[in-house]
Amino acid sequence: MTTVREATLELLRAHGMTTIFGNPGSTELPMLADFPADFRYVLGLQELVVVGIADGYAQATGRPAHVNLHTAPGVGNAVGGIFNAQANHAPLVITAGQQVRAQITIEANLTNRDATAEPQPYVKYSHEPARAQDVPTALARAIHAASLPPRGPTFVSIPMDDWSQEADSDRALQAARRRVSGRAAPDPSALAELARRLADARSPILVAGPEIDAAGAWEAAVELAEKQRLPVWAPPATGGSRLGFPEDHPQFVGVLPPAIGPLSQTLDGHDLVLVVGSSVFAYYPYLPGPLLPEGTSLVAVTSDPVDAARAPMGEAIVGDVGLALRALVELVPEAVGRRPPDARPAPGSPSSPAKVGDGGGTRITGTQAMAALAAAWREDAIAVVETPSSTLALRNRLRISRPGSYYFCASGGLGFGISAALGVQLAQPERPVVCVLGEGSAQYGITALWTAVAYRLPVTFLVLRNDEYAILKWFSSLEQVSGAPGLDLPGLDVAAVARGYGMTARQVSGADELTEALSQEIAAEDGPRLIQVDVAPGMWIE
Ligand SMILES: Cc1ncc(C[n+]2csc(CCOP(=O)(O)OP(=O)(O)O)c2C)c(N)n1
Repeated sequence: MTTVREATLELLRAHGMTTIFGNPGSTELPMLADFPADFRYVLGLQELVVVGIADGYAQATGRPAHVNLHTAPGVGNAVGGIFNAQANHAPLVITAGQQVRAQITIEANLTNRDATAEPQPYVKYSHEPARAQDVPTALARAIHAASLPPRGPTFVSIPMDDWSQEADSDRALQAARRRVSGRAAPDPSALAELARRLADARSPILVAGPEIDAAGAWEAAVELAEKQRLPVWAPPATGGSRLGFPEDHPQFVGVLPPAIGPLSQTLDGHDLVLVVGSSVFAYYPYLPGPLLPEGTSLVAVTSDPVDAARAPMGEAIVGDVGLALRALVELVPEAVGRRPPDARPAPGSPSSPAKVGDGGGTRITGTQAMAALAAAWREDAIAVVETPSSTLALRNRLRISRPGSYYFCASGGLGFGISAALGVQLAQPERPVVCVLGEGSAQYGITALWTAVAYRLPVTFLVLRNDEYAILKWFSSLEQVSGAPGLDLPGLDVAAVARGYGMTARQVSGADELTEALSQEIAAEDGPRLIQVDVAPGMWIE
């Protein structure tokens, strides 16, 4: 007899999903019993962290990742991470345990009373199979739904007594055999029309979004920009989960501001804005203004029909952005008459240390810290970023030149950084991963430091400690809020916490010491380590 569990393991093998990211409970043990030797279990100590690790792994492999959570309380803890994964378009297949079927109606302890509602509205498919025999079929659907554009998390709740039941062999076999491909080409006539508009435009620009990286289409984006001599912008950093264009390219001009008014002002003077692989736009905060300047039209190409329908302005063409860019490169002429944009100036020498407090002490600025990181950077390194007040300085200083080298949480939800860095490192063991964190952000996923140590993942963590929620103070002044409590974080020592989890950690001071420490640690290959540096509070952009 083939059990539901055996049939499900076969299904997962057929999809190459032999890594399970999880945190176990009693309701998951029947699934995990006699854990097969060809599977790997990656343990996270809290569910937000489990989802974050899988998010990084799914994005960096480009393949669906399996997350296994404990019933109601485990899924509840994970919801913030599921929200993040949806924004990041990470294809996660999330399973969770459930009471035995005979005890669901009487609501025995740990029954998930409304299991399919719990992760909503952040999953594309949410199901608890009507029969144990339907588990493999439901999971197959969850895998395909997660993998089809727009990619994102799906959820299946599985009663714990289902695993030992006899499988429906025919259904299980068909489920394991199915393949669904979702790379759809955009309408060729819409692309031909767009190519004509691009060629005829007076001063068009390209906004290159994260989906270009996920589609492996940097080269086509660069070819299009060069052939058409387009200035290239990154979408606002708020939604820039990945980079769609080399930021050291002479035609890359910068990161669009995130608020409506300033963004529209930045587009002024351009008659056509081509947005590829980004939502339009991840606005925040609210600084009102027209959505587009007078005389500017906007066309977005995205594989996400929801983003296409949701945009408040412009036209949209739905389809794979890699196929779209390739087609456009073929369709457009060389723009000989157009002058390419002026190259961005190289970053200047960073500001000197800033005064902090009344005692006459100084600390390096976030800009100096990012310049130190840039000085120690390796061409093949990957940045995972959760450092709110220094994100723009990091983008300006690193100027990343290789695809698949930058991950940031598109939703704005914290708790992604440490965890996602582990997932990215598991997916890309040959590349150094550097996770840059604010000391406040680090707390949301802090238990992931244990996983980094337990699995010897050689991530370098850089913690910028400024004793406050700096970005929230910046928001306070923008929103004209004064006297808000809860914005100071005196005395948080992430290096000491890391040591508690068994990680090598050190405190450094000054830009030179930081550069030296980073150069040593980024090159090291033996397990994780953490560097903490004190920086002056503020917003760092240059
Ligand atoms: C889950 C979650 N909770 C709270 C917030 C609100 N929030 C946004 S930024 C921030 C402060 C982060 O502090 P820190 O990492 O020290 O960065 P800094 O602003 O000082 O650079 C907070 C609390 C959030 N974005 N997500």
